[in-house]
Amino acid sequence: MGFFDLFKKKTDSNTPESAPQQQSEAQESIQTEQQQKEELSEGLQKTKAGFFSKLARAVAGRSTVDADVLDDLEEVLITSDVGVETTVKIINHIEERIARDKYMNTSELNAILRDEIAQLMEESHSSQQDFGLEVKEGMPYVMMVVGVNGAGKTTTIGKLAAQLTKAGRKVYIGAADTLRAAAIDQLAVWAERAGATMIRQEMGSDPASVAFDTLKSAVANNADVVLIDTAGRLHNKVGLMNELTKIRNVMSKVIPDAPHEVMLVLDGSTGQNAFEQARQFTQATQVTSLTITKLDGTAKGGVVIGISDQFHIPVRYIGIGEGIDQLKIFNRHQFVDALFGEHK
Ligand SMILES: Nc1nc2c(ncn2[C@@H]2O[C@H](COP(=O)(O)OP(=O)(O)O)[C@@H](O)[C@H]2O)c(=O)[nH]1
Ligand SMILES: [Mg+2]
Repeated sequence: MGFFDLFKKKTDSNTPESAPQQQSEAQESIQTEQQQKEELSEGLQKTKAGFFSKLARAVAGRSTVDADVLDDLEEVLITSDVGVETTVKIINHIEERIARDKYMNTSELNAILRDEIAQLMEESHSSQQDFGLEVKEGMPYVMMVVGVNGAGKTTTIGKLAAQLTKAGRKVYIGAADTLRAAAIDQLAVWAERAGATMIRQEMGSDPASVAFDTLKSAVANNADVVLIDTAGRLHNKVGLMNELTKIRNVMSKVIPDAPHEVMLVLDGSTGQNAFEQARQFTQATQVTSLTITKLDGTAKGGVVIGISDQFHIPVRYIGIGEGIDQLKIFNRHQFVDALFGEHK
């Protein structure tokens, strides 16, 4: 079973499906998609506004895309936190196009940028197909969630658990961030709200031991998904690496191929800092997916473009608010549409 299948509602296969029912389900899903687009657009409003007002200023009073306009565009991309490497890539591509076509009108710039960004996102997500999410029947899918303190790990786990239980899945959560009692309590509130089971030990206990207990209990109770929260406050890279390795090893004693996914949560509003965190965590452990949070409160949403380009790790989810429904499966087409408007 693939990970995204987990979101499909469990249906009773004995119930014959009538045509009218199917139709209303189809209508429902169309509405949901429209609604999703609106919510995404709303969540990315600050990034969109910041980016386009800078872009408008960069081309004001100029008709052709020349070296000056490209310099300004470079600055717009960098100050939108797309990151230097990715910005250089985009600018180079546009220069190649100008060299080929001899001329580019500034009014075309929007459409061309949209193309370039869509293309970049396409490339960095092509690895998603071989993500290897097939798990053995009867064993829960285990996701370990990592990231610095305050990035949004606990909130993301809570939202995800809620969405999964709503889709009929049995979810177990491991409170392996044992450094602060408040962190365990915060997770407990989310778990209860989501209707998930949380496994905990007292504050200060060994995170690996909590992870072990959680997996044992999840297997014994036929859980579908296990989400493991971890602590982000570790003094150095070696400490981080050791801690995460220890948790991973102990999990694989219960389920040999666990964790099936290691999701790094990054706070999108920190811009360049998020790149640095991605660098450190990818060096400390094998990260297989990303969630970028707090995109609602920032004009720095360009990080999503740069990080997915530079780290070649698929962005799974984005957080666009504190609410339980404000964790969205990341869809690169919808993301580009939300920033640039829908493709004609
Ligand atoms: N606006 C907004 N706030 C978020 C989002 N995700 C998390 N937060 C907030 O960020 C803060 C830290 O989140 P938390 O889950 O405790 O981070 P952790 O330390 O990584 O577990 C909390 O106040 C959350 O409500 C998001 O997508 N949007
Ligand atoms: Mg936490």
